[in-house]
Amino acid sequence: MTSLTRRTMLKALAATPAIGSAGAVIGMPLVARAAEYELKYGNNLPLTHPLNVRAQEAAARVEAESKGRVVIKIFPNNQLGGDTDMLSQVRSGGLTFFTPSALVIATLVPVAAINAVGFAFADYDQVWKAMDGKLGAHVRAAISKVGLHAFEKMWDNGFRQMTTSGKPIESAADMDGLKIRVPVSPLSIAMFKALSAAPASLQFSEVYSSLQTRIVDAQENPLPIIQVAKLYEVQKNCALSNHIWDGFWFIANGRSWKGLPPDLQTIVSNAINDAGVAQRGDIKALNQSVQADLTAKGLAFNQPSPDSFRAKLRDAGFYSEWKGRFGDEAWGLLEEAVGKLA
Ligand code: X2X
Repeated sequence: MTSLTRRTMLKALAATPAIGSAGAVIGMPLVARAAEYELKYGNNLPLTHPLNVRAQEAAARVEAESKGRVVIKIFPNNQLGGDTDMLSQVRSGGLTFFTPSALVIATLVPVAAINAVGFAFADYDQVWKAMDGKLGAHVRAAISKVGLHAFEKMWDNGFRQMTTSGKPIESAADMDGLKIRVPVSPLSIAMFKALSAAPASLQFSEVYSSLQTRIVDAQENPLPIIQVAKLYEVQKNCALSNHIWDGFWFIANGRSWKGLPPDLQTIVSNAINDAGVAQRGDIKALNQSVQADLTAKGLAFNQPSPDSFRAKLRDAGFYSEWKGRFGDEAWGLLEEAVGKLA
């Protein structure tokens, strides 16, 4: 963690209602008073990940700007269950907010996995142009159809990389039969099967222990997650494959969202979207610094060329199959951003 990140986090923590006496600060009696809207937000990542650091900032801002009317209580690190559990809680209203990865919300809204098509995005310029533009709007419209509200600014997970406990992955041939954990995501399963691997879907809450007990030999995640979840303790090699760009949709239960008066909706939206944009900057900075830290912790890196992976996916019919599944409109918007894929 950079000292800037640590400072930011401490500041955010100090402003959290559970710790500070926010009531006194904004001139209300010290006796705790229930907020008019107490909203729960659950996620699957450790507190030290930028997603949680920035979410705490957003919560503090919402409480201050709403003068204590809205309090967002954060449950990080799968405290409320894994992704599948949180997804059903946010649908029922037990949770107001959740940040599923695009891969995971796609179990409910299939088109949401469109950003995760293998080797589609070349860089962040392409990513944010698409996700802040027409492709993102297309996905948000689909999310709204299942009774969920998605905030405009997607948060960054990062480009996914593959780690192994055995030999390094130098090319697609090394994927043969590899027992690799992937998220609960139909696209991930299809993609790794097309690469001749043996993928297993597990919730993130189970990744560390499944690697430790060798239920699986490999996993794939962006470097900041490999760092904060300490996956380097149970993995030896990391191939910088950049095979999927993944982000988190900040979503709200539709009824709870509509139940907030418009002035409070504006406060919450602005705080969450601004925090999301700041969080993107954190991940970008981490991507540049984290590899040295992981190397020092014993993870060995290599950088395979994407060519053999792309060729294998193409030969297996992966792109044409998923073009059909996503449909021409969504696929067209993706290709508008990244060029011809299939
Ligand atoms: O489960 C994962 O691998 C993670 C943390 O990247 C997602 O949320 C998809």
